[in-house]
Amino acid sequence: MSALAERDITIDSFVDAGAGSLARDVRSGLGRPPGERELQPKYLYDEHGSELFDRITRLPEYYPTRCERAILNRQAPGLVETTGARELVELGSGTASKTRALLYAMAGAGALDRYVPFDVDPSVVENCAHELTDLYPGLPVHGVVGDFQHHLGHVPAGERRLIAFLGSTIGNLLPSERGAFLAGVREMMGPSDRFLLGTDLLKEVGVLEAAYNDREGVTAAFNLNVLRVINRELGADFDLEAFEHVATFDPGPSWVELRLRARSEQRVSIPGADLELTLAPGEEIRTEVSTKFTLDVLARELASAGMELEAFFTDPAGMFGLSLAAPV
Ligand code: SAH
Ligand code: AVI
Repeated sequence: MSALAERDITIDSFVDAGAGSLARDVRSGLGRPPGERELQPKYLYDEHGSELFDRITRLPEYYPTRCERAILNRQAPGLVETTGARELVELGSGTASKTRALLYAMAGAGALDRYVPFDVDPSVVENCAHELTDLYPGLPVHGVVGDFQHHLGHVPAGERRLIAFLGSTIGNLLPSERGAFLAGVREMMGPSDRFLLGTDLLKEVGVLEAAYNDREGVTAAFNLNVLRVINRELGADFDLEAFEHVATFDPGPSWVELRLRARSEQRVSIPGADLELTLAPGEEIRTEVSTKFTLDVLARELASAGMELEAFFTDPAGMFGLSLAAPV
């Protein structure tokens, strides 16, 4: 834990300093039979991965960030008024670029008591704590570096909190993980807290697939970054050039799936995970799913977790949804 006296910043860290959980997850995800191999999307985000994601948010094909920003800019003052929120907790906060509309509205209402960014990447938590205390001198920032699938219990207690989970990051969880995550959010909520959930909505396949196959190749670089992380942290020898980025929509689970496809046979050594891997030409590793939701699915999943949908906002074209939910 570090407290910086000149600014009111505290940062708690719960991710393991070594690469212990990465080694375990790589062993269990890549040690599977061909066709079932996968890596968890949280490992896409080291400092370089977060920078690449930030570039993705500005790509012409990647509409979700622009649409969610438009909703937040329009709805933030009303959300602050109706929820009476005094504290903003943000899960998967990243660069917190869209969050600024909420902070601005809270500050304008004289109701900005604290900001709690929570992210697995320490670099984004530290950077946004500094940027936001520059913007709002004296703002208490209590950052948490952790995994929102394991460490929600470490979010500092509070009341009248708006717990935001933006960007459709919930869509990167598998259905069972989503249920467990929503139950975890519900468990940390008191009666005066509200949950603000951003989700990408189901739409034409062409639009969805274009958003994950940008012409500049930034999404491809982001996808390949997980191999760079494994090479660095576990001493592996993945050849990044030998893998192709693949992103296709699967209507069954309603998600865009990101995969890395071996261009030729690959023999990879991953000493830190005690794993030797052979991939046949064309064999794929799933690196991320990005689920596309409908209002029905959202209302049902929130209700299963013990939350009631109080409001649902979209951008004018109905591309992206922002749900406000209360504990029941
Ligand atoms: N909320 C921002 C960033 C979205 S990118 C936006 O809407 O633009 C997803 C963010 O979630 C990244 O910053 C990533 O580091 C973080 N993240 C991904 N998996 C995580 C996990 N399991 N626990 C905590 N943070 C996670
Ligand atoms: C953070 N998350 C919601 C992004 C998404 O759209 O699923 C991550 C991403 N992957 C490729 N492009 C963007």
